[in-house]
Amino acid sequence: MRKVAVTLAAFGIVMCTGATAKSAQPIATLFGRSGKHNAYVITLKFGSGRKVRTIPAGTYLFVIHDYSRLHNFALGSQTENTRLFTTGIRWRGTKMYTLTLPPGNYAYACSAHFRTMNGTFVVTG
Ligand SMILES: [Cu+2]
Repeated sequence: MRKVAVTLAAFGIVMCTGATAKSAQPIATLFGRSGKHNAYVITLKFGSGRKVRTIPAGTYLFVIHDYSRLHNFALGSQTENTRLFTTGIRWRGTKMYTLTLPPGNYAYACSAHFRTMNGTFVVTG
């Protein structure tokens, strides 16, 4: 009985944070950038510079550079209609997030200018 409760509690924490992954090693590091030189530009790329379009399901380290006090970087799952993380629009700096992504469609955007500053990628099963 006690073991079940502990398991459920752990599951609850996982569901709330959206990240499972204390034990999982990231498959890759993905670099998000928003608003460099205050430009209305947002990107999500591999270390090689290639744009992220399709990735396999798994755990990823997101290194997010929010360069501007005009812009932010938010990531969400379109499939689950959830926001996974966001930086503050008036905040500027670098943050890292480790997320385990199930298959689905994902979108990133600047919340203040999401019509023009946005991108999508697909996580495959
Ligand atoms: Cu913006």
